[in-house]
Amino acid sequence: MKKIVIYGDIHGCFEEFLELRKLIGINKNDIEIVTGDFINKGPFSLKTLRYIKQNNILSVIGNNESKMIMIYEQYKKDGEKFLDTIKAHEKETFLSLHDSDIKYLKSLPYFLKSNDLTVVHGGLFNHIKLDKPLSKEDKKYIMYLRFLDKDYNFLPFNDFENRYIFWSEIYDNHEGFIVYGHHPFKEPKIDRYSIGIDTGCVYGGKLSAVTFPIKNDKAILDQYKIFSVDAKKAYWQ
Ligand SMILES: [Mn+2]
Repeated sequence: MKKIVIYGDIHGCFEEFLELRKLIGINKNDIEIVTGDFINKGPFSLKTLRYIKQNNILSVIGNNESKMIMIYEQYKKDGEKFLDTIKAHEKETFLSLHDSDIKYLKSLPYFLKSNDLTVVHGGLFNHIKLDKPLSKEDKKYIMYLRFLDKDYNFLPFNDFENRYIFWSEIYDNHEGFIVYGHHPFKEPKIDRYSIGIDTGCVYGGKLSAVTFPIKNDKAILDQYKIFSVDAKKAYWQ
């Protein structure tokens, strides 16, 4: 049966990605979606990008793809010297990318939605409606959302002290079931209206995907299955 397959953050872990596709048993008619952050930190960013592009695998944009676009714009403006101000691994990825790769990254959407299934990189606030134009702020939240403070405000990643609740635990299902990445969990985070599918492959965890059978062009949400393969090593601290 035809299925939809959604992968967590690959971060250049290309070998694990191929292994996971094999384990799932991908067929030609399956719809494959990546939750973003398929580049950076891990060993094979360019290979992963080109493979996704060439095999018509869909992806939303993650903060790591967004970062490459920002670097590209700044580099165009300030030239070579700008590259001395960025992180070494980002510079390495950036220098491997051709203009066509940047063009591809720029084409990635903030969300993918079909019927009652939505894919984003980070998360969604209950006040963000995806059928309205997204503000700059909304785009940031969609890519970066993780924990909220006790007033349900966005928290930057390094604010551990004020962490109160994870966004998905208050999500109201207004954009349907959400599959997302961005925050590495030990096991996929399964909530009432969402699944967090990033299991930290690049940090030595595992690469995971969730699959849903498709019937009459709709994903059967309650028949999901989860597949994982172990990381070959920890590529990043
Ligand atoms: Mn991320």
